[in-house]
Amino acid sequence: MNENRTSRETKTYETFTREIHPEVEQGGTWGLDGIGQSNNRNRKEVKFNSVNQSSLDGGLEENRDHFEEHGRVSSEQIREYLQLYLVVGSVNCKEDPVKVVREALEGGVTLVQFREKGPGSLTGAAKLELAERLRALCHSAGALFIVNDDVELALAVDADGVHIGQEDEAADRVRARIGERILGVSAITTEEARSAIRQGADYLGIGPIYPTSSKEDARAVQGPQVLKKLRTQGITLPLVGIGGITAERAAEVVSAGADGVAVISAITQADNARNAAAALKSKVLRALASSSTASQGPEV
Ligand code: FQP
Ligand code: MG
Repeated sequence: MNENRTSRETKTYETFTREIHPEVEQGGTWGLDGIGQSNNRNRKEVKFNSVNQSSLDGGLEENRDHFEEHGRVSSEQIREYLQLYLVVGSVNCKEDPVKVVREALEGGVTLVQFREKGPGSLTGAAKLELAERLRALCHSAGALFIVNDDVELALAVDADGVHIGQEDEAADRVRARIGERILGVSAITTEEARSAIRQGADYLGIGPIYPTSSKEDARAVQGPQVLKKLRTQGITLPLVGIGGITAERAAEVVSAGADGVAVISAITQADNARNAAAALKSKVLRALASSSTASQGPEV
């Protein structure tokens, strides 16, 4: 009995995945119908709307077991995590990225993507160490932590997921490597969206919605209409808008069909990351409350 319990508690993510979802190992049925609604098993309620200093100081252990115990995150939970999504790397920050992320979480960020790229970015052990610190911060705040592009790093730090674009490793290959972790894929066209969904994407990052200076090789500006178009064409997967989004523009992004907004500079370049995040968050929540587009049921 006792032995049993101990081994369950110390079970690795990989072991869990193999036992519950053998199709992951066999390269089977991911995402054929869009999303894994039926895979949500008794997932523990994760609080992220009430981030405060005490939850950041303690409770590290409590929140870091999302996947070990509960498997794939449901589509409805992903919609909530997408409400305010901070994409961040050390080069985006004017001060210590750990401080920026801590304050952003206090302001209501629900999901953090570690995007450590570009001139001057960290590599090797320093990159790994920052990723580990940010992951711990996110989990102690009840937020999730996703790694951009670098699947190996995501696995090394036991991140909650990976975000990839059209130029990165193929989505189905990444899905096979990360098991039930969250897979985010950048898309603009309906074709790209459908293909990503077929390959097991849990959510799509749509953009740039507005002009951005955070990404040199950004694609053409799409405007919020791209979200409306994707919804009209039957894409019901969780969507997050990205690219040049500010508190002033957040509502129109959500009204157009996004479940939330992803930002870099609106938070990292703000004088006060906490206040900037809080302002964005209240705009998003208000827009979600007065919009039914983003709360459609699952794809059937
Ligand atoms: N959407 C999102 C988010 N995150 C991103 N990183 C991108 C889109 C862009 O691969 P990609 O992804 O096109 O470029 P890069 O790797 O340089 O970021 F999910 F946050 F909305
Ligand atoms: Mg990428």
